[in-house]
Amino acid sequence: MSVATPPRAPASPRVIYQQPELLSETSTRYCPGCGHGIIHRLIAEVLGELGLGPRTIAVAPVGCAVFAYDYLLLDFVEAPHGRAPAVATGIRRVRPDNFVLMYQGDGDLAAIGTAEIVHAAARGERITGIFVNNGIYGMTGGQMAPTTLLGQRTTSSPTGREASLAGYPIRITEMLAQLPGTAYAARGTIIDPSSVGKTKAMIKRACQVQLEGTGFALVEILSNCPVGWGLTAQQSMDHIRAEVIPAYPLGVIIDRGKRAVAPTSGGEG
Ligand SMILES: Cc1ncc(C[n+]2csc(CCOP(=O)(O)OP(=O)(O)O)c2C)c(N)n1
Ligand code: SF4
Ligand SMILES: [Mg+2]
Repeated sequence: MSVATPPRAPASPRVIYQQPELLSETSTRYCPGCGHGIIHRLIAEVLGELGLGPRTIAVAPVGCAVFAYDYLLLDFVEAPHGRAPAVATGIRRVRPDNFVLMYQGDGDLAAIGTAEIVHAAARGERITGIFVNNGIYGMTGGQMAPTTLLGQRTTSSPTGREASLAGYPIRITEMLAQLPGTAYAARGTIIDPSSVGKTKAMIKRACQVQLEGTGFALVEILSNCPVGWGLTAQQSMDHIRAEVIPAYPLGVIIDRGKRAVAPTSGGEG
C-alpha cells in the first residue's frame, strides 16, 4: 500500500515582517495601494527609534487620514479641518515637555488651513508636521486642491486644471521655508524603497529639530491616491515619478541647524 507523501512545509520567508511597536493591528480602511499606510509606518518607526512614543501628542487631520489615531499607538487630538497647526500650538504651549506631531493632507494644510500653517511657521512653533500631498481632496471624492497639477483631471476640473480659471499649483513647503521661524523643510516621496528610506530620514530630522528647540519643522511627502486619480497603484507611483516630482522637486529645502531663530513657544523639547 502506498503512503501519501505529506505536504512540504512552506519555505521560510526571506523577509520577516516586523510590526513597529507604535503601529496597531487594526485593519486598514485605506484603499489598496494608498500611500497613507506607508507614511504611518514610517512615523511609527521613527518615533519608536527616537523613544518618543510615550511623550508624543499627535494631531489628526480631516481627510482620509482622519483615522490615524486608530493606526498609530499614540495619544491623539482630532483637529477641525485645517486647524491642526493651531491645535498643535495650543498643546505645545501648555504641555512643553511633550513631543507634538501633526499630520495633514494637502486639502487640509494648503487650502482650508493655509493661514494656520503660515502663522505657526512664522511663530517658529516647535512642532513637527507631516504634510501628505496627494494632489487632490481624496476623502471627498477627488476634487481639485491647491496642489493639483496644471492639466490634471479631477472631479472638479474634469477637463484638466487650467491656470486661467483655477490659478497655479502652490509649492507651499518652499513658501514656508522662506520664513525664519521654519527651522527645517523637506520634500520626500514613497514611490520606491529608496525614496521611502530618504523620507524616513527626513521625518527623523524633522523630529530632532523639535527636540533641539530651534523652530518649526515640516516634511512634505508626495503620495498617491490611486482611487481618486483613476489609476492602479503601480500607475499612480509611475505618475508621481513622471509628472509630480518635476513640479515638486525632492530634497531638503532648508535646514537652518543651530542657526535657527529662538522659538517663541515655551519649555524644553
Ligand atoms: C470645515 C470642513 N469643510 C469641508 C469638509 C469636507 N472635507 C472633508 S475631507 C476634505 C478634503 C481632504 O483632503 P486632503 O486634506 O487633501 O486629504 P486626503 O483625503 O487627500 O488625504 C474636505 C474638503 C470638512 N470635513 N470640514
Ligand atoms: S481615497 Fe485616495 S487618499 Fe483616500 S484612502 Fe483612498 S487612495 Fe488613499
Ligand atoms: Mg489630499
